[in-house]
Amino acid sequence: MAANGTASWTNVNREPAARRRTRAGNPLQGPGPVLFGILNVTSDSFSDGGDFFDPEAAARRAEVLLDEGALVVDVGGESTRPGSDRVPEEEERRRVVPVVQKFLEARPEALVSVDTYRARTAGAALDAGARIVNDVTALRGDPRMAALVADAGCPVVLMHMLGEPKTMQREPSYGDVVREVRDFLAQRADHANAAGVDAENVVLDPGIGFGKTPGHNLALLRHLGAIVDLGFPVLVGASRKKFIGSITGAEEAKERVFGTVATTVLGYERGATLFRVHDVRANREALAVAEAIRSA
Ligand code: HH2
Repeated sequence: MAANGTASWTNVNREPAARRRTRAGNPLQGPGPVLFGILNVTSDSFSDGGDFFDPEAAARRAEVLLDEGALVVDVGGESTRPGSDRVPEEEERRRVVPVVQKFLEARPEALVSVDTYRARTAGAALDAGARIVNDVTALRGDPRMAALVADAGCPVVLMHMLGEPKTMQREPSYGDVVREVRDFLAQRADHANAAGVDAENVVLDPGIGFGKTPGHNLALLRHLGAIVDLGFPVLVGASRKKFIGSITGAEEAKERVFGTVATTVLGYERGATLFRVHDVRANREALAVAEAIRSA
């Protein structure tokens, strides 16, 4: 899947942030679908904690994600699973930056996204060649993040989260979850824009599993169109999450691949174009069949 038909991103080499400003356009704006392969350089992520903690193993994993069909490799150094603890900023950078460097040395054509809410980590990753920022706090976690992203001219994922990882799954409650998440994302897109982020660089994400019951997650996935209608590319991050296990009975996160694929295909059908997944091949093949049916 040289997936979205826009080949321009493959030609853009690593450059200092200032020169990267919108030169490539936003490779996430196409009709999609686009897969973000997940690379957690952590010891405690909910489904793969410790698997890729070693930088060599992580960089190799990034290549596998790319070879399986991910357009973007999303590198994170801190777990945001329910109940997780924060890692010191320096430690987060120490985990992420060498992996970004090593991976891009081997595969300079790759698109790397950095999963962080901290401006210093994001800045260091961008300087190492990353070209997308994935901020699960939607620019609320660090007052310097909006300016950094605006200056870099790079795409930024703005995700909804109710509360914070440590406590977010303690009885989350909404009046109307779809309306509240949609309104929050619209407001964060306005905030980003006011801070100088180009509208074409904004990506929205309902934040599946972030301060949500299984019912909230299902409502958001069913009514994803309400978020798609805001006019920005929408990313779905449901991969291997617990609500899938609550339906299928798969206790082990790695056993939730088939359920994840359902969220990807139905998400695509409802207008989402970006999917953050651990199991790239399974999701890519399902999307290829979905696309073939769509265009038959
Ligand atoms: N989910 C996780 C982490 N980052 N980013 C976005 N934009 N959307 C998501 O849904 C999302 C995200 C959590 O999943 P994972 O990275 O697999 O686990 P952990 O946070 O335990 O490392």
